[in-house]
Order: sequence, then structure tokens, then C-alpha cells
Amino acid sequence: MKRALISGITGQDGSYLSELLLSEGYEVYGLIRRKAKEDFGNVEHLKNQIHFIYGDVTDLASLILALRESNPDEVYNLAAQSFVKASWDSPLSTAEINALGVTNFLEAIRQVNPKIHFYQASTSEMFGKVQAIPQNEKTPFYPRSPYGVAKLYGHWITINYRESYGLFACSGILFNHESERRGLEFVTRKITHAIARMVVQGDKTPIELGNLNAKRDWGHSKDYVKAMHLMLLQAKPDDYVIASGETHSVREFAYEAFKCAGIEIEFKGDNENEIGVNKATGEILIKVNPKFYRPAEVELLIGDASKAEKVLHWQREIDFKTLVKLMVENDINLLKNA
Ligand code: NAP
Ligand code: F7E
Repeated sequence: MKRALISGITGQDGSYLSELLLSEGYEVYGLIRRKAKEDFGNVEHLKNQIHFIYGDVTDLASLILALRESNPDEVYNLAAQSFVKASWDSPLSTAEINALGVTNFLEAIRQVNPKIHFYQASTSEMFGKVQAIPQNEKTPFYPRSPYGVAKLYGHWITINYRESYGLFACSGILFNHESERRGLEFVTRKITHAIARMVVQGDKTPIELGNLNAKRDWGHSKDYVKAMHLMLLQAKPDDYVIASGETHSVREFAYEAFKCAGIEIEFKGDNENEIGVNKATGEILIKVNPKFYRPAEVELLIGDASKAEKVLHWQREIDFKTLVKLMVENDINLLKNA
């Protein structure tokens, strides 16, 4: 039986990856941080099938112990301070986790068992102020946030350990991927959850958003964790862009999400004065609040995953409209059943 150790297992991707690996007969170990109140996050439903080990990616000793205890064939490093906006508030801890945490894992693997196959969760945020459209594995990086900068270090140290010590270390440069399990602070879930409050609870408070013009390449997490796994099953380690190849603005996401709830929204005004109103009733549903702007923005992301499609035979199954529909329906059902 193959064994995998996942950091970040309580998060969105950790939960879908756990389901995938368990379905393939893996023994799954999860690194979790100790909390005052026990909380398994998105893997609550799997807690009896996973072996949990306390640890933290900023603590090298805990990673060495976790590797000794789990003796894994594969390690997936998904742990991160993953909210870009918060990285300006906590730039140093973001760097400790997202940058140095990666070196800790690589160093632990080098010392305990250099044969382990290692996956690093790199990100399209490394492209930041994009230098080419679309972005692929050869596109130069230009990160625009402490998050992006820290992740770029994690990306290069992964390549460096591969080249220096021959570790089987891969980086997946994943573009935005969302799901019914997405954190509520990310723009997609913030919108779908607010729509559910409006539809189910009659909440009249408009959704306050920042930059509606930002464009993202959005896919579903369930599709993207399959790519992580495929990378570690190859004969040779390499880095891959994983993306849908489509881009949509935050405004388009909101339009589509309201449509899924049976509401047609119309946008009026511009910049800070832009509002989204219910076309049928005139009620204000969306307002811009500059509080949600970022000190430096990533305006446009669109990925080219042709290498992954060719080498890994990876294909996404859930398209943009289906993703939005799944998220809206899930949030409505969650509130109806609450
Ligand atoms: P997420 O839901 O925010 O999950 C992050 C996970 O990291 C949580 O389980 C969290 O545990 C854990 N964590 C944070 N700090 C840690 C530390 N010091 N030691 C150990 N664990 C720690 O993120 P996600 O969306 O699943 O993303 C997974 C990974 O992919 C992240 O590295 C993210 O940066 C990267 N990524 C995400 C996307 C995307 O669009 N989702 C795109 C590209 C790359 P707690 O429960 O203890 O907080
Ligand atoms: O923002 C704009 C915001 O926070 C998307 C993480 O998983 O993907 C994610 O990072 C866009 C930005 O995700 C609001 O300015 C407008 O342009 O949902 P987000 P993100 O920053 O793209 C990458 C690939 C990762 O690696 C990260 O870990 O939406 N936006 N108004 C807003 N964003 C938020 N959060 N809230 C708003 O009100």
C-alpha cells in the first residue's frame, strides 16, 4: 500500500487530494497544527480514515518526525498562508510559512529519505504583473504581493533541491481553483455565500467588493488535485502549469453567480462608484468598497496548460459555468439546511 503525507490537509485542496488518494488505496497521513479547539476543517468527514500528525512547516524538527512516523512515498506540501490580501498584513509569517517552510520540507526529505516524491504548491501569483499572455512554464515571473514573492522562493528552492541533490521534486504552478470548500474570504466564495444569504435569508445588505476588473483563470479544485498526483507518478520530476485557459473578471463571476440564483444583475457607474443592481427591481446588490483594493494588483491571469495536457494527460472536467453553479447551489443548500 502506498503512503502519502499531506501538509495543509485541512484546507480546500488537502481535502480533495485526500479523497483522491484514499480512493486509490493510499494510506493518508496529514500534518496538522495543534489548535485550542480540535478542528479538522475540510477533512472532518474523513477524520477516521486519515492518520493525523501534529506539526508545522516552520518547524523542521516536526517535519523530520512526521516523515519518520509516516514513511511516505509521496509528500504534498499544500500548507500556506494562502490569502494574498493578508500577506501585506503579515509579510514575515507569510514568508516563514510559504518560503522557508518549503526549504524545511525539502531538507527534512533530503535527510530522512531522498527517494520521496515531493509536490510543491506553486501559484499563478508568481506571474503577477504578467510578462506574456497566456502564461506557461517559460513565462518570466513578476510577483506583486508578499504572498507571490514568498511562493516564488518556494518554487525556486524546489527546483534547486532537484538540481542540487537529485530529489524527485515537482512544482505545480496552479491557477486559481475554487470549490464548495473554498474559504469565505476569497472573492468567489464571498460572492456565492452572500447570494445564498440574500436568497435564503432575505438579507438586503449589498455585497462589498474591491476590484471588479481583475481577471482570473478559475477552475475547480477537484480537477486540479488530480494534476498534483499525476506529477508525482511520472518517470521524471518537472514543473507544470495547471489552468483552464479561460479568463473572467470578478464582475463576470458575480453576474454568472446571480444568474444561477435566478437574478439578472446590471452594472452601473465606474471605479469606486460602480454598483450592481437587480435589473428587475433596481435593488443594489453589489457596491465597490476601496477597502478591498490591494496595494498592488494582479490584473490578468490566463494560463496555458498544454504541457500538462500533453505529458500528464491531464484534462479539467468542470468548466467555469459549472463551477459557479456548484458553488451557488451548495451555499444555498448549506443555509437552507442550517
Ligand atoms: P487553504 O484552504 O487556505 O489551506 C491552507 C492549509 O495550510 C490549511 O490546511 C492550513 O491549516 C495549512 N497551514 C497554514 N500554515 C501552516 C503551517 N505553518 N504549518 C502547517 N500547515 C499550515 O489553501 P488551498 O486553497 O487549499 O491551497 C493549497 C495550497 O495551494 C496553498 O499552498 C496555496 O498557497 C496553493 N495554491 C492555491 C491556489 C488556489 O487557487 N486555491 C492556487 C495556487 C496555489 P490550518 O487549518 O491549521 O489553518
Ligand atoms: O482574489 C479581487 C482581488 O482573494 C481574486 C489564492 O488561492 O489564487 C488565490 O488568490 C481577485 C483579486 O484570490 C474582492 O483583488 C475584488 O484580484 O479570491 P482572491 P487571489 O488573490 O487571486 C491564487 C492563485 C493563489 O495562489 C492564492 O493562494 O478578486 N477582488 N473584490 C476581491 N478579492 C477578495 N478576496 N475579496 C473581495 O472583496
